[in-house]
Amino acid sequence: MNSKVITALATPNIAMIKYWGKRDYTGLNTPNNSSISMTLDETLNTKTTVMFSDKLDSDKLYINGVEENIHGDNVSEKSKYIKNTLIEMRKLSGVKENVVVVSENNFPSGAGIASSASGAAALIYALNEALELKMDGKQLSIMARKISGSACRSVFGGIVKWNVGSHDDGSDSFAEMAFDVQHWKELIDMIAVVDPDTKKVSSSIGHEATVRTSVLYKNRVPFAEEGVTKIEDAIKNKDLDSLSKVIMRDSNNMHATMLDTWPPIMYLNDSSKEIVYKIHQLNDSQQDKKCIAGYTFDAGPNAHIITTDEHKEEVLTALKDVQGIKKIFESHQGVGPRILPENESLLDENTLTPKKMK
Ligand code: 2P0
Repeated sequence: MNSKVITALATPNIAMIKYWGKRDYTGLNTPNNSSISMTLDETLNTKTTVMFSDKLDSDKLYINGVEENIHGDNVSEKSKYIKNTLIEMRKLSGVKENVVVVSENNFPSGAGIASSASGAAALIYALNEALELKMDGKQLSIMARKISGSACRSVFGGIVKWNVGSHDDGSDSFAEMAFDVQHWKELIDMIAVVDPDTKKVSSSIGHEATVRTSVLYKNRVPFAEEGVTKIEDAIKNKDLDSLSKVIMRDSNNMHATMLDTWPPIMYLNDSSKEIVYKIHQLNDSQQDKKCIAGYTFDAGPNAHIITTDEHKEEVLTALKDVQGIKKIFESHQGVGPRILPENESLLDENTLTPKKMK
């Protein structure tokens, strides 16, 4: 009987070359193209506590103090994937008891700040420890990918590359650390939150709709694949000018295929667009027009501006008059998930419910 209470912390990642479009929709989340991202530090994080117990009559999942339905036919796709993962990892371990999962984000969920990535990575990390599975990074990455594609990158710290892979079973589609945090530790992601609410079209629906209907999408796949190599070169050489340009072009390219989806998907709002113009103005005002910052947007309107410590103040000045910015988070690269001490548990062990219920 395994009744350890384990808490893990994981952080989101921001893709510099994006994952958009899958080749499998049955729960493997294998992508059409490779992608590369920066794992964020613990400024934004998800904490997840798990406990297996014979006192539970079914698996229970609480996210931000609210119980999620993971049983029956009418559950969301994400809940279904979480349930399948619980079943798969429990089977691998031989443990029979049900599990209670309590997960909390310290930032807005579902608003394009990759809460599903940090959430899935924290869950896999905690389960691996509680079930004593001793999975390596590759196995953890594949397991996280099955809950949410981009989560396979949050299993590692620093700059992380997700290789597209080609096997039907997804066994060669996993992430790896490309550069550790120390290589270019001055890199920073400034996250301008312009709308903390949940996005209007979920990523899962968007991935499928774009691949099915966008005529531009077929050009995106080779463009993104080339982009990954360019990002690797730019980071290797600490070339902020190239890095910024490639990041911005990739984000714009992905959002163009979203707009070209039928019916169209538009994640950017007026504040997002104003930020785009401000960053271009800032870059154009530099000597030789060398870029010192690059914007990128996930499936939401919030801007991620990649720059270095040296240029942080200039970026803040450029954003000063943008209407609609509610908050700016700043994050360096993070080192990836970790297990937290026992006293950080989110679970009330007497009631087997969250300490903080909504
Ligand atoms: C990314 N995004 O690479 C891209 C950029 C959003 C835009 O990965 O269906 O939540 O769970 O595999 O990972 C968001 O998609 O999609 C995403 P699922 P996910 O970060």
